[in-house]
Amino acid sequence: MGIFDRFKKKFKPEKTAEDLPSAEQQSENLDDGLISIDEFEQWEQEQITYKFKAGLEKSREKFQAEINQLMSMYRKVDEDFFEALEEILIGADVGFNTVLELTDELRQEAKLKNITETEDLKETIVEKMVEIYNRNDELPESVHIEEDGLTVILVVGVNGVGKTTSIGKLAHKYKNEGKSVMLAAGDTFRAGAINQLQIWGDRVGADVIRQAEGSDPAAVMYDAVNAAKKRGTDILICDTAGRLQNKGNLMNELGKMKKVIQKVVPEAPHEVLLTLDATTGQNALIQAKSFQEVTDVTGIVLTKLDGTAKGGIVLAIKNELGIPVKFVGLGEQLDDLQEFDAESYVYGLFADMIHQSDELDDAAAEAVDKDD
Ligand SMILES: Nc1nc2c(ncn2[C@@H]2O[C@H](COP(=O)(O)OP(=O)(O)O)[C@@H](O)[C@H]2O)c(=O)[nH]1
Ligand SMILES: [Mg+2]
Repeated sequence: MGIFDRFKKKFKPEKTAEDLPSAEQQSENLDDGLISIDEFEQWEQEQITYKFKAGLEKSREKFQAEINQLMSMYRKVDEDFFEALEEILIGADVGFNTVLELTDELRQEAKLKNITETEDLKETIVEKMVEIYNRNDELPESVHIEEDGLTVILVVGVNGVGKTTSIGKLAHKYKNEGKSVMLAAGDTFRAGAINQLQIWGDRVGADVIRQAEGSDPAAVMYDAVNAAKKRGTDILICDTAGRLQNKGNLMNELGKMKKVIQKVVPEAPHEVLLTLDATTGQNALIQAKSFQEVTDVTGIVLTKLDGTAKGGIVLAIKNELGIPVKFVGLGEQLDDLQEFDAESYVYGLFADMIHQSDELDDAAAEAVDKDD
C-alpha cells in the first residue's frame, strides 16, 4: 500500500485533536476495560498526529499552494520541473544538500517507474522525504531516561529560542507520566530568567533549585544534582544561559557544569538537548554547528514549528547535522511539546494533498460509474 492510502485509512481530514476523547477520559476507559490497549495506542497515535497537523498548518498551506502551482505549471516531468521543485524545497528550509539528494533520487525513480506526468510523482515525493528522514536510523530518537536512579537533562541554546518554556513543558510531560521532576535555574546571567523558571516550576509542581542572579551556574548545578539525588528525584532538567558570542567562555561554562554534575552522577548528563527556533531557518543550523563544537549535543528541541511556514527545517537538521530532533514545539500550550514522530510530521505537512488525492479518486470513480 502506498503512503497516501496508508494515511487515508488512518486519519480523517476534518478531525482535530480536540475531537478525540481527553487523556483522562481515555485512561479511565482503559482502566474500566471499555477499550483495549490497542485502541488506547491507536487513540494516542491519532492525537499526536492531529497535534502535528495543527502545529504545521502554516507550513502545510504554503507547501500545498506551491506544489499545486508547480503541478499546474509543469505537467510533464522534465528538468525544468525538477529545478522548480528544488527551489520550492529550498524555500521551505529543507536544506541545500538534502534537496539535491532528494531530487536526484526522484529523477532516478521517475525514470525507473516511467513516470512522465508530474501529478503522478506527488506520492513519490512524499515517500522519498520519509525515506530520507529515516535514513540515519542509527541515531537514537528517544530520550534516554534511566529505569531507576536520576536522569539529568541539560538544556542549551541561545537566548530566546524557547529553552525555559520547553523545560516547563518537558517537566509537565514527565510529571504526567508519574515521574518526579526537579528544575535547576542555571541561567543566572539573564535578568528574570530564574523567576521565569520558578513560575514554570510552580505551575507544573516541580521544585526549582536556584541561587541569586549572577552566581556561578556550576554552583547551582552542584546544589541541584545533590538535592535531586538526596530526594530520590527521577528527572533533573537544567536550564542554562546560551552565550554563544564567546565560544571559549561557553565551552568553559558548560564544561564546568558537566564536571560538577559528574562528581555526583558519573554517567550524567544523560541528554544534552540543544534548543533551536524553527523560525530562524538557516541561522538555527549555524547555531547548531557552533554548539556541536563546544559540547556533545545528543538531541534537538525544535521550537516554534507552529510559527513558521518553513517546516522543512526538520529534514535539514537531521540530515545535515546528524543530530536527531527529539522534541518539537507546536504551540504555546503546556502540552504543545511533542516527541518527534516522522510519520505525524509528514502527514502534518501533506495532509491536504493526501486527502485531495482522495477526492480525485472519488471523482474518477464517479465518472466511471456514469460511463457504465
Ligand atoms: N509559538 C510558540 N512559541 C514558543 C514555543 N516555544 C517557546 N515559545 C516562545 O518563545 C519565547 C522565548 O521563550 P523562552 O523559553 O523564554 O526562551 P529562552 O530564552 O531560550 O529560555 C516565549 O515567548 C515563548 O512563549 C513554541 O513551540 N511555539
Ligand atoms: Mg530562559
